[in-house]
Amino acid sequence: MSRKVLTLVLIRKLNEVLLGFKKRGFGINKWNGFGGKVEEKESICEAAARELREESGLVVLPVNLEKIAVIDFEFVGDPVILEVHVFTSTKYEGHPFETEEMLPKWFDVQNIPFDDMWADDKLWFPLFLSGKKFKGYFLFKGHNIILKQKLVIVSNF
Ligand code: 6OG
Repeated sequence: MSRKVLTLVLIRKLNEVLLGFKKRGFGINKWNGFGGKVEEKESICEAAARELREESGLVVLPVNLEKIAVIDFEFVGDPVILEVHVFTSTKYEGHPFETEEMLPKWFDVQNIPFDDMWADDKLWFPLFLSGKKFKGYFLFKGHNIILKQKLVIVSNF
């Protein structure tokens, strides 16, 4: 088994979360936070800020990104585990705009489009929205079926 380290950023206002509709690549046609692969010579936080800027136009200083979760995703038959570092922030600059990869949109926290998101999201968004930090593990069969799951609340990483 090898690991690929990825980032995921969920920008928040008081009662809203910014999601992007993924127009290409992994997770196409789903709403998700903004993120991608961590490159060599950058920290995970720097990668999170860079991917957010590239995919949404919003600028967040890495120090203003708060890590809220690390989630491991395993897919049956795939030797690569995706280790996704999830961040949130309320301190950003700029206005989100559509990019080649993502169409951004603010959603009311009561109205998150879980039916058009990865299946794991409806299981952990309540933890995120209530300000908890957690570690997670999901085993997927294909892209829609969750065979195993684990969520553990932590005080820090
Ligand atoms: P690129 O391939 O676009 O990065 N990601 C997931 N996000 C959620 N909510 N659930 C999953 O369940 C995910 N698997 C991957 C991490 C992929 C982006 O998608 C996220 C990255 O932000 C399986 O570079």
